[in-house]
Amino acid sequence: MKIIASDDHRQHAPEFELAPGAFNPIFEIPDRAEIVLRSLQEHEVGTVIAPSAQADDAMLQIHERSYVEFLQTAHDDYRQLGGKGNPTACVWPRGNMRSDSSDSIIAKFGRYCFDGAVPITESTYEAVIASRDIALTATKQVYDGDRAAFALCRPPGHHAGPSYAGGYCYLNNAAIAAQWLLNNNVSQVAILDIDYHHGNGTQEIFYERGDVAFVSIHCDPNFEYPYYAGHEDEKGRGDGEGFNLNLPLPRKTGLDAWLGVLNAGISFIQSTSPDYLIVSLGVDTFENDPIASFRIRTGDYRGIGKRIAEMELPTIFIFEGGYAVSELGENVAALLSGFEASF
Ligand code: Q9C
Ligand code: ZN
Repeated sequence: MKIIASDDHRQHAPEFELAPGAFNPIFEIPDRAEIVLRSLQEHEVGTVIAPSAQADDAMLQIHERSYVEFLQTAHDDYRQLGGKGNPTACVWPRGNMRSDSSDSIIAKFGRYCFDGAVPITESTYEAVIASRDIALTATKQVYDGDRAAFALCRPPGHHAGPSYAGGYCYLNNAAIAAQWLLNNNVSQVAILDIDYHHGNGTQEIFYERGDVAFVSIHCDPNFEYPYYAGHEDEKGRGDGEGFNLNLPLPRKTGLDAWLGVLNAGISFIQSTSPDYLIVSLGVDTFENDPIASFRIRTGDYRGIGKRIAEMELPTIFIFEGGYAVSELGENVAALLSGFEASF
């Protein structure tokens, strides 16, 4: 399969993220993409191609224009105020406070970011758009007839909602890819999110739509980020009712239990008869991930890839999380090789 990658992600390299009790070095670093690319080349998983520049229309159907403008101008606005370093949200509206009553950039951070893990550097916007273009280039590759493609997106996207960033995510690459397909005579898309964390942004974007089925397998939000979404009883609303499936799992889940719910997710997806499959591919389910607790091993990813291939759908893989940097590449390579080996 084609691997779509570029160096533009390096333009996004903030230093810190807000965590309970400290402002820590950020886990979402440029080395993540570098090591994945190197492993995919070593294992000859596919041919690497550069992304091409893409139109903004699908992005603006998924995200509010004012939010995209915030991403574009936030760093400059902050600097003009005399701010130092790379800004993050640090104050949030609650209750009857008026979330849109101030034009201050500090207020906008609280309006458009749901946590403090999405700093905006002077070139974050360029990296975020490049990541989107990688997702869309992969999507077109599959639309034009390839069985599958891997979009080496960085920053990731699945926590980003219609008008908010969070969890290292700014633009929802998977959602934009799905929207592009729907804009091009495709009638039904499925998104399978196998990142360790619930894809709350993707869920919210499609929650009231029946043209995109969303399935997420993740650690139970009762005890894991993003806490406020990803519970079993969230099933969609209106036209989207019955098109959202959350499969939360306990902490420390290993391969067998994980594969059991994958099968349930796959049956659900098949019941919606999709024309295309988008996989939000996070490998923070890995046993040694520094911010997660599942126990999937490197060798296990091969079988997961094989199981996904058995759906026999044209498939766009979009890279999301995974923070065990030195082993990240092997894990992605194992999953994609397992997929490739079975067709
Ligand atoms: N102590 C993705 O995997 N909080 N995002 C981490 C660590 C943010 C994860 C706290 C986790 C976001 C795309
Ligand atoms: Zn994750």
